[in-house]
Parts: sequence; C-alpha cells; structure tokens
Amino acid sequence: MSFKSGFVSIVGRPNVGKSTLLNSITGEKIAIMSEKPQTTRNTIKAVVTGDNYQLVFIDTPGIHKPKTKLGDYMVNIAVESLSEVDAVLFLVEANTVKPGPGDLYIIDQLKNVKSNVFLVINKIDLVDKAQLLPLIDAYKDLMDFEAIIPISALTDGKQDLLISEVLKVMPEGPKYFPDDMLTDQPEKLIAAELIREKILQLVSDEVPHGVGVEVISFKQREDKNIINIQANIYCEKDTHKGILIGKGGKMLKKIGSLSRIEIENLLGTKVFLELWVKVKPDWRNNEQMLKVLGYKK
Ligand code: GDP
Ligand code: K
Ligand code: MG
Repeated sequence: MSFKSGFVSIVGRPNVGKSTLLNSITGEKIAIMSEKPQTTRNTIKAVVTGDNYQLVFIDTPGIHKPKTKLGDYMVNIAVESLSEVDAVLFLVEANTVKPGPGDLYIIDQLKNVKSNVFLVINKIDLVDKAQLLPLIDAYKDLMDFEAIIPISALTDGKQDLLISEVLKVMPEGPKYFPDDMLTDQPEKLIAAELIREKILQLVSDEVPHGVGVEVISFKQREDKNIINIQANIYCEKDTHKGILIGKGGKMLKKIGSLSRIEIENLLGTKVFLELWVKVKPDWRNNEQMLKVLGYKK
C-alpha cells in the first residue's frame, strides 16, 4: 500500500480556533488557547501518523495588521507558510452571519496560493445546522474551495472527517517524523507558553499582550522524580509588574499554581515551579528579546 504524507497550514482570523484544532487533532495540549486574539506567537507543528499516512499540521499566528516588530514577524510567518505546503485549511467561525473584513482579507491572499485550499467552518456546536447553509453559500461565492468541512474543534474527537478529506489531496511521500512524535515544540517552550496562557486567562486586557515568558532553567531533581522549572515573566511597565505580582504576591501564586498543574499534565511528572516578574520596556520591538523568547531565530 502506498504511503501519503504532507504539510497542512491552518490559517484564519485570530480566535477562530486554530490552536484548539491542533490540540484536538493530536489529543494533547501542545498549543495554548485563549479567548484573547493574538495568543499564538510561534509556528507550531502537530504530527498525526496513521497506518499509511502522516500529516503535519501547522498552526500559524493569526493574520492581522501588524503594529510592532513582533506583530510584523507573526504576519510574515503566517503568509509565508502558505506557499510551501500541500494543503491550506482556512478556518472560519460558524457563529457569524457572513464573512467579515478579516476573512475577506485572508481570502484575497489565498487566491494567489497554489496549494489546495479547504474551507473549515469551526464552532458548529454554537449554531443550528440551518444557519450554516447561507454562510457556506456566501463563502462559495468568494472563492473555489477544494471542499467545505464543518467541525467543532472543541467538542469533536479526532477530526476523522477532516483528516480523510485532506488525505484525498495528499501526495505519496515519506514519513517525516517518528511515529510517536506529536509536535516539534520542545517541552521547555510549551511550559513557557502554558505559563503565558494562565496570564492571558487571569490578568486584565492590556497586560498580557506585553508579556513574554522565558524558562531559564528546566532540570530533573536528582533525588526525586520532580522537575524544577524557573521562569522569568517579562512585562513592559512597573504598573504591569505590580498587577502580575498582585497584593501580597497573590496573583503570581495563582499563575504559578494553575500553570504548574498544566505543566505536570504535559510532562507526566511532579513539577516545582518558580516564577519571577521583570520589567523590560518595549521588549516587543527588541530583536534580542524576541530571540531570547524563541519568537525569532
Ligand atoms: P486561535 O486564535 O485561532 O488559535 O483560537 P484558539 O484556539 O485560541 O480559540 C479561541 C477561543 O475559541 C477559545 O476560547 C476556544 O476555547 C474557543 N473555541 C475554539 N474552537 C471552538 C469550538 O469548536 N467551539 C466553541 N464553542 N469554542 C471554540
Ligand atoms: K486566541
Ligand atoms: Mg492560536
């Protein structure tokens, strides 16, 4: 039997559920999710290996108008990734009446892409089926899609329908990664991201967008099956530092205990987590800091 393989980019407006889809496909939390836009800053690969196929899904930071160097970097990555893959999944939300300006902007870019473009309508758990039909028609008028696939990244299991549709256009190819590999993200980086996810969830709006997390030490304790993790939380202002630490250190404690639980789930071992908050004004425009935090090579 022939073996099929290929790369599949997931694109879409911020918050349509790209990271959630990646986690759903792998059954592991490898990409952080939040209700805030521009949560994902890196390109994250998720690998799905079957008996006669291997698909590599790529979660890209959302496509949007950039305001900082970090933003610029995120958009470039998203657009560049489209020209080098075997298929593109254009993710949109079911709970809208028609394509919005952000979707139209992405469609404009997709028209120049040579790979197969699928329209994936996510969050169908939020709407009635009847509501989907006019939305599907509206998208069909804008572009010729390889197929239109309604899903719920949040409530559906393995995404078998999506995978079988994508396999129809995949070329024969090699197994790029080992069978048991789910992602290209190092554990250290996922740990940093999980800490950032908790900050996104717990801290008010403007602070998290200026937050970067660096794991500075990640070591197994010799005596016990415990991993010691130390991380710096960078923010842009003294006032933000105050908010992140909270009264009597309450907020930092909460960030620490919630992220520790998630990191323990990820690593399957006990974790001892230490966090520090540091102010780095304008780090999002600082090339060196972007490298330190893994956003730039
Ligand atoms: P991204 O910015 O495109 O990566 O979006 P995320 O994966 O971070 O998801 C954004 C928000 O939408 C989160 O609050 C998710 O829980 C939620 N979400 C994602 N997929 C679904 C879905 O299928 N159904 C529902 N109800 N919510 C979803
Ligand atoms: K998000
Ligand atoms: Mg994301």
